[in-house]
Amino acid sequence: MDHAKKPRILSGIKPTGELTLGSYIGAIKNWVKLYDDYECFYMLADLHAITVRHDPSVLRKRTLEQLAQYIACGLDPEKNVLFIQSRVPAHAELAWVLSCYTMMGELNRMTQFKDKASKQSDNINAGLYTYPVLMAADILIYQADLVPVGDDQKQHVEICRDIAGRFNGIYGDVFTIPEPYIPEVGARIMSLDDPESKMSKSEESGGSVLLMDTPEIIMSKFKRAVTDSEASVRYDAENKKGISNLMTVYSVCTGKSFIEIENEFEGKGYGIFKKAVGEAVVETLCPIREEALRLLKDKAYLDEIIAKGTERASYIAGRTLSKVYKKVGFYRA
Ligand code: ATP
Ligand code: LTN
Repeated sequence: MDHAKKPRILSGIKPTGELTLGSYIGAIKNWVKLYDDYECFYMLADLHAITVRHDPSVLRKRTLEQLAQYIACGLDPEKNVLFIQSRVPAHAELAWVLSCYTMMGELNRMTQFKDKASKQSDNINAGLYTYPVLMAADILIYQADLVPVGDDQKQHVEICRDIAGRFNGIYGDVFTIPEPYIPEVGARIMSLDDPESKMSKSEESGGSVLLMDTPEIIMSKFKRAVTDSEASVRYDAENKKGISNLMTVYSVCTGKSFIEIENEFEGKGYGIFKKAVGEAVVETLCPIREEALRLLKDKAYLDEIIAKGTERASYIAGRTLSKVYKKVGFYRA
């Protein structure tokens, strides 16, 4: 791989569930096109995954599956650094240092924490609370310039910028201040059975389309998608959330604009529209599913990618951590 000085990218997804059409459209699809202009680091955020109760054997299995899915989505391991977060201990080490430069008041404002805490009132653990500090460490340790994420992660990138700015203010220019990179269309794909809530992988239901769903399942999920009683395919994110969400999905999968979609389905019923959206999604996801299944049969190949990714990521991360330890005054002979 050519490591000439290109700006850097870091992003990741926690292996807490099956990847969804939302993770694909909001994040991975956009990662794929960046490697020409950036040095790209994409991780499997397993440290973040244990902030919710989980089954260890499922986490282990999902991590490898998610790697296969990253590659199947088009992330070429020769051109992108693909790695597992827990294999690079510097993330957790930097997170501790950064936690001493993060204010409780800042963490109290995080909407994802409030949201997750309300959903798991029996397990509001400290990791869930300090999650954004670890995420800041993930980003800052690679001196990332850009962080491609969906809309829900914007606040986390903002707190990361604040922490980096505070640290730099005390110790000089240690960290690159990253910018979020959020897609214009598809930054927030909504659940098919509840267009008021985000399509999410940890709340699996008929409303989430999974990357590994079969064509039949995908078609049946779109058939049941919640719409409205107006029977007109028209983009109105305020008043027609279900239809607007389906239009967004169709637009991303086909490259058609909202105007083109409105013209295409003028005078046609929702049944025809939902079928067309389902078919477009099947066409997008099917090759990914098949390639992921093929890759999963070659564990040795996937392990080799992890080893290579860990090596490159550890090298960059180690350099930043040494600099930080020096700055804060940890003694080294
Ligand atoms: P969980 O349910 O475990 O919190 P999730 O499904 O919300 O997970 P994340 O792992 O939090 O997914 O997100 C992975 C990436 O995909 C992030 O960049 C996130 O912003 C993006 N993303 C996730 N869901 C959607 C969605 N519905 N629409 C657009 N982007 C999304
Ligand atoms: N919190 C993110 C996952 C994540 C991440 C990161 C994304 C962990 N560390 C660093 C971008 C950069 C999420 O998707 N829920």
